[in-house]
Amino acid sequence: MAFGRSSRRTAPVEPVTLKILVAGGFGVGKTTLVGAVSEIRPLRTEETLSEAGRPVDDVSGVESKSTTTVAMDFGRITLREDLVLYLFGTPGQDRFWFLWDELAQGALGAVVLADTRRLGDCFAAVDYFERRGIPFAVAVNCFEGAERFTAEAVRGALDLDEDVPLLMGDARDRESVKNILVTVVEHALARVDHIPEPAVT
Ligand SMILES: Nc1nc2c(ncn2[C@@H]2O[C@H](COP(=O)(O)OP(=O)(O)O)[C@@H](O)[C@H]2O)c(=O)[nH]1
Ligand SMILES: [Mg+2]
Repeated sequence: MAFGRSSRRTAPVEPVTLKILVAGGFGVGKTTLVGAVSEIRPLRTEETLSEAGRPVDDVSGVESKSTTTVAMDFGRITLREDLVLYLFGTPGQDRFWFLWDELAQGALGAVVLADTRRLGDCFAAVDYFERRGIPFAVAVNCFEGAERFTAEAVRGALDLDEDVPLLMGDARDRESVKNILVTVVEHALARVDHIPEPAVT
């Protein structure tokens, strides 16, 4: 599909699309977060049960079941007319870690959701992004009834680098989630020091 120069000038702006991962422990609010902002219905994928998964996925009594639903959150949000984010929720179960490297490909950055009642559940995600040099922000999903900690206390408990943004939020609230996403995008873009210069003609 080739467009001439003149038609390109009048065409609407093609938005930049960025890929953001949403990680954190099981039940921390990843699906809720993606659902709160997504303009498209969250997707679910079917994974075929592998031999390796057999001892874990107890299929006794349902031997004919060869697939299991891995809830893979996928959503899209238009932050600005020219900026669209694709959100990919990482699987919370440890045994789906092998999917993370696939998911992380081409990701600009990540949100690590944390629950202060089970802060340890997000250590693995923090470690993962630190090790791979993927920019991330930590968002504490403030569940009712959870003891409130200061941002500094959470930062200390997670041993976060100073430059890692840490914010309090609510995965159910669209504006709160947008704020989290904008923070991640800004943080990640500020760290991109190898944006190719446009070719000089
Ligand atoms: N009170 C409260 N409940 C939440 C919040 N976020 C998620 N939940 C609930 O916590 C449960 C787990 O959330 P979910 O998004 O499925 O977690 P996931 O496993 O990380 O995808 C669901 O029942 C949500 O309705 C929140 O900010 N506050
Ligand atoms: Mg989920």
